Amino acid sequence: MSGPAYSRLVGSTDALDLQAAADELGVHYQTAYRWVRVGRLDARMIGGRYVVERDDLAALDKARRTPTARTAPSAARLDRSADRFHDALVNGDEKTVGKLTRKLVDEGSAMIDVICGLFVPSLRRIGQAWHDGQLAISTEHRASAIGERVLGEFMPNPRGRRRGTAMVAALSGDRHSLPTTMAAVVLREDNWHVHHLGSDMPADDIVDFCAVHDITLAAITVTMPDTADLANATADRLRAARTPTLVGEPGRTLGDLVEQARHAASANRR
Ligand code: B12
Repeated sequence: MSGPAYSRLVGSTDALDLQAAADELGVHYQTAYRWVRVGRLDARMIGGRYVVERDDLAALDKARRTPTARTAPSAARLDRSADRFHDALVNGDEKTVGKLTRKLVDEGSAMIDVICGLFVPSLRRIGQAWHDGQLAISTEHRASAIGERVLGEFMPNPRGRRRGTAMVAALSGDRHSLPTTMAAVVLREDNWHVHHLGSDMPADDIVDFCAVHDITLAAITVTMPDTADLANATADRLRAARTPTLVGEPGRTLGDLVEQARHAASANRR
């Protein structure tokens, strides 16, 4: 196929050139090239260059995420651990919180599944119980401190090329740092280099930080609804400065975050 035909094909949404495919997989070009040569990644040679169909890319990505040596725990397995995890968090039993997390990770669970399956539901229950007057504020503080420490121990550091450099923060007035930690963990797990600024960050400082550190994705977490306007206004400032920016809110999932971040990264390359 000639040059223009190659351009037409890689210009379509269904196919990518090998460099773009490597970027999406979070690996170096040479690694993707080797996978093509050994037949692990399907690709066609068009106009002297490799072209990868999106479906083939997705199939390899899925296979890489599925551990072969061990089977990742099912949703039912996570559910069974949920009550024990919650009791441990409420009772300040940090050792058990750490052990349950370690066991699931060792069995092949991704951190995003452990957080969404154990940490998030438990923290929601704790928040509701505090709201209903059934749990002391000291118990909530202790649980969130344990959550921060345990997540800190499991900050992933995957191999391979980074998708880009992300900044994660919550704005002034929002002291909920735990959701920013969760966002930092799942973005790292998905091969982003992450600057985790935590909560209560002044808008001007976030904007300056992103400009100075060549940030390719800003993720702003909103837990207190009254910081949503400031978060959206800050996002507008960042986007005006050409930093792709995502704004989360209570109930938005970490899966949404990862998916939108990937989308922003591929839009960035176009
Ligand atoms: C722990 C906690 C605290 C701790 C936080 C400590 C810490 N290190 O983070 C402390 C004690 C400081 C605290 C303080 C307060 N809290 Co509080 N807190 C919580 C609790 C129990 C967990 C918070 C959490 O981690 N949520 C994360 C998960 C569980 O929930 P989520 O909101 O769905 O988050 C998801 C998204 O944010 C997503 N995400 C993250 N980033 C991004 C980015 C993008 C782009 C996307 C798409 C998604 C995404 O990931 C998360 C996980 O899925 C919640 C309960 C709850 N339901 O959240 C209350 C809760 C948030 N707190 C509440 C309140 C009222 C307060 C206080 C006002 C209490 C007071 N009177 O002092 C203060 C406010 C302080 C402030 N100005 O911020 C209320 C908020 C009610 C409301 N909607 O207004 C809640 C909901 C409790 C309740 N049921 O009433 N809190």
